[in-house]
Amino acid sequence: MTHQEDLHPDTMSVHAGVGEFEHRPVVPPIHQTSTFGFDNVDQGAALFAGKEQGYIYSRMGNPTVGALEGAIAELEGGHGALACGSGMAAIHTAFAAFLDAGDHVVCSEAVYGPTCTLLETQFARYGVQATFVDTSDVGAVQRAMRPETKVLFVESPGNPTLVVSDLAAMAAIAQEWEARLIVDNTFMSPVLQQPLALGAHVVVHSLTKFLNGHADVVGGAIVAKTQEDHVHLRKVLNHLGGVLPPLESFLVHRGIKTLALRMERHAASAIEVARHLEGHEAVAWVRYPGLPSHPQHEVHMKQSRSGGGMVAFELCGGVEAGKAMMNAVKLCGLAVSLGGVETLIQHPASMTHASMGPEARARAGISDGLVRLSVGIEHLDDILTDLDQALGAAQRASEGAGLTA
Ligand code: LCS
Repeated sequence: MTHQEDLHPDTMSVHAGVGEFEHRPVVPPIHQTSTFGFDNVDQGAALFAGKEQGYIYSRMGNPTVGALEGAIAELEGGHGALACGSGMAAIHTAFAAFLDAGDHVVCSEAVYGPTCTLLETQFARYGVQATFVDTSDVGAVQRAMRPETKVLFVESPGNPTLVVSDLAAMAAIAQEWEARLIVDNTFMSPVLQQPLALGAHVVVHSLTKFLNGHADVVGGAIVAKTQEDHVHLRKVLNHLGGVLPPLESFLVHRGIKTLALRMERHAASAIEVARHLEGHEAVAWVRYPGLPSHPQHEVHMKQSRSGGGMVAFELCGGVEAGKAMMNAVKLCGLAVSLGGVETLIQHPASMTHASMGPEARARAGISDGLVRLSVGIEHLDDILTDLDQALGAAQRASEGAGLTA
């Protein structure tokens, strides 16, 4: 099977990275092995010296993992991809690859909590400074850049507020300051948004989310636009060691086959859920990048194929009403993570973004009452019925506590 760049994302999701294996299996087999034999000492030496291509040891490369990496690189339009043990392993490896002591990072305020914490704790220990800004504000990003800024890290839409940054404008700033633009594309996936085509140097993913799609694997990926960056990242990942094992790689690769199909359904239902919540008397506000009410709706639709599967909202009754709602859901699962086939609801201030602390959350616009919903692929009517009964429970709880909408 050959691949062409002009294939549609739906087709690429099915065929990307299948590769060529003995016996021509339709899907890449699981090479569940830690190491690979050499023909003789000279051949082993040639492999280590890079004079011969082949596999040595699964931290350094494995055919099943390589097939997944090929698929992700193809979907993102990068030179190469690396599969990592988690999204955080991917982000850690990317930062470690491009930052030295004394360097500076400009990072979106609204990012997955541990990304912020990683910079503020571990990388601060190594003498790396970080400035967190609202990256939807191009001027604020420009003002935050310094001569020693080596990385501009942007999550768009940002977790959990769904604030959107103009990726082409971010790329122009990074270019001007000779910094690398790294984009966390987890919330969109490559079938909805391709940051490398907009000028980003590197894309990172939590494969745990939409790419795998089935809530049964923790994984991450780093995609580089250039061969030089890819080779450097491969070396750093080999040293840090946070690679994805073969079985997990196989599962993520299987998940990717339905990625385009799933994203279509996630987005089609999420926009309806967002509209429904906007029209509900118990809901104070809703953020969904696919709706005109979103402050950066136009920017988002310019750089992405749809609004995606994530919705953020707050109830009129604030934190207590939100808690009552989250405790009342029956079909939707009360759990962190996102991007799986099942609808999940969670409370960022006390869960995914608790590690950031109240000040960083306030700065990023993550209010204590914000509720985050990952809209699954169940029938829309069943999702709406469950949300309605949970909103009813929240309204009754608010009335009981004198917190009327
Ligand atoms: N980037 C984004 C945008 C994320 O949402 C997450 C995880 C990560 C990176 C890290 O990936 P991991 O190491 O977990 O594979 N986000 C989570 C969330 O919102 N709930 O639980 C995990």
